[in-house]
Amino acid sequence: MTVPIDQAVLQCGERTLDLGQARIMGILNVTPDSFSDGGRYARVDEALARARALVAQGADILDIGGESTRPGAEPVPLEEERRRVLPVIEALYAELAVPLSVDTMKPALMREAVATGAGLLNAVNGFRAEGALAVAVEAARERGVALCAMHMQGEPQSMQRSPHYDDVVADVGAFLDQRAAELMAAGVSRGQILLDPGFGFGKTLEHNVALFRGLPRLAAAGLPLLVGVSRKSMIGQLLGDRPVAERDPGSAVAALLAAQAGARVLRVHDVSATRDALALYSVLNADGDNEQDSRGN
Ligand code: HH2
Repeated sequence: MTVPIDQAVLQCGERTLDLGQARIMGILNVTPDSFSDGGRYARVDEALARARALVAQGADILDIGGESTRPGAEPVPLEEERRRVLPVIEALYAELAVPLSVDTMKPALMREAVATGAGLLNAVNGFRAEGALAVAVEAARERGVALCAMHMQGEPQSMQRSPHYDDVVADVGAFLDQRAAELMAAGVSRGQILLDPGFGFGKTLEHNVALFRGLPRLAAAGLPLLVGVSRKSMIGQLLGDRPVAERDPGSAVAALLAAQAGARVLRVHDVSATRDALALYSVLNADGDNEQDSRGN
């Protein structure tokens, strides 16, 4: 877990995320229809309880999303996404010290989420929605927020129909390089950028496996990588059609492998299992530098 990156600290508005080692991003879906946990944390009190539990288990950052992006998901109107997400960000910002990420493609919500306390904008379409890049750049420059640009081929409604790449690692790497270059040309500093290859977003199982194996190549570009494979269909398929409810052990192993391959932020549902996997690796790996887990575990 010692692939060098250019910046060891990610600036997330008024908060920071130390990327000297892999960090855990706990997923908080305040949606009725997310693929693995839809409807479980849709009420504000349920979302707050879940967020507290994720942080107690070891989440270093929370990612709050009000629109499912699972294959085939219907877009959510702005007003509804706003109603789901903003009260949760507001309450969490007041109560918890971890940086908060908002998972949205909508520029209007990005702006409001930042004003409410979000320190990271996570856009699964890489800020390609009309007006999103300008809003993200402004938030990064004026409020110091971090930006996560993810690769997705197509749109959630249709992305799994017939994804195609010449060379998935090279193609995704080229997109991420270009996005990072655009952000930096617009004045965003390197220490505010995360890149994400976008597992499951317009990719077949073969694409996902090739991309995972290519993580060291992507990490070698020097910007920190975020990897999200938690409970996704690639985990289920690789384990013989494992149902969503039984994918957490496989997800924790995959998160650990991603960290070994150079990922710095692991976006997961099961924070405890991921934390344990990382903690054991840091002590038991004979080749590593055996850095002590900063949480003191
Ligand atoms: N995956 C999902 C949503 N947002 N953001 C980033 N940066 N990377 C990802 O891999 C990613 C993401 C999909 O997972 P989930 O949030 O669990 O499901 P849903 O989209 O159904 O809410």
